[in-house]
Amino acid sequence: MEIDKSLIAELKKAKSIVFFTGAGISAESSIPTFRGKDGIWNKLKPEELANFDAFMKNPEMVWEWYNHRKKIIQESQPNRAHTTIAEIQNYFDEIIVVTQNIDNLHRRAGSKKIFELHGNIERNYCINCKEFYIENLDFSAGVPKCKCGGLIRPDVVWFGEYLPMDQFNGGEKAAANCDIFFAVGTSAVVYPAAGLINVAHTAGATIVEVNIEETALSHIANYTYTRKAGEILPQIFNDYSGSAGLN
Ligand code: BJW
Ligand code: ZN
Repeated sequence: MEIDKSLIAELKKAKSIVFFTGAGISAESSIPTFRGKDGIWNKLKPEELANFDAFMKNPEMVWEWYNHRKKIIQESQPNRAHTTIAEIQNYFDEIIVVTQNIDNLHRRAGSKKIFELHGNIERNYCINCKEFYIENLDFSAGVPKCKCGGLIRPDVVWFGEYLPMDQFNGGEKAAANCDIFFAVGTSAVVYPAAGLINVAHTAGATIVEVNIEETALSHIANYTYTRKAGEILPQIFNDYSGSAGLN
């Protein structure tokens, strides 16, 4: 696929770039997405499992879902989309990742400035006293409990819960101040995260969408690349570095 020359020209002038990422960026690392044509949670609605009531009703089932996903994530590696974003940190004043993903793959790829809007699967906390548990939990006696007796849950954001304020505020500030805003592998339907695209758009950033299908945000994107993130991001930044005399 041909990369627009005008985008390369904009990249040459850009100082601050935000990568707003969703489950699709990790699809090529064999981590299933929630929605979209290849989303394996299509039958298992995230709205039904990713909420506090479901956890209180059936913590075993919710933990089974997270432990299953944790195993997939632990066995996966960052792909060319994650590594490209990490590699270009040397080329620009500011590369900021604002991710909805809980899989930690941006950090593992080497990205430094990351805002995690929906938590991180490597952390857990007690629903009662809020004590954090980072180490592998012991499920031999059922759902793990805190010293205080409270149930331990994954440190992720479920429907109806507030996003971590420092992470959301950081992401919002980055969106409002960037020159180019890439939205990569997100269906852009879950709020308030998806609202950051509008924040960037209203502030005058160039919006670049990378997705294998059209989404709720395609109509406001200045550039839309309907391709896999692991193919198109390396191509964009190869063109950029070639034309900037880097490489
Ligand atoms: C590729 C690809 C490849 C594939 N390359 N692309 C109406 C209006 C506004 C808001 C609401 C509303 N009704 C309800 C709400 C609130 C609700 C919400 O937004 N609901 C919508 C579904 C309507 N939001 C909330 O509840 C949020 N909290 C909140 O609002 O707090 C305020 C409040 C407090 C108290 C009371 C009431 C309000 C919290 C949202 C939390 C979302 N949590 C989850 C689970 C996290 C933990 C976990 O992972 O288990 O976050 S849900 C799930 O969706 C997960 C994701 O981060 C999130 C977004 O999904 P994402 O990343 O976009 O993935 P997909 O699968 O949807 O899309 C993948 C895309 O990739 C597809 O487009 C593919 O085509 C593409 N793709 N392969 C490029 N190789
Ligand atoms: Zn506790």
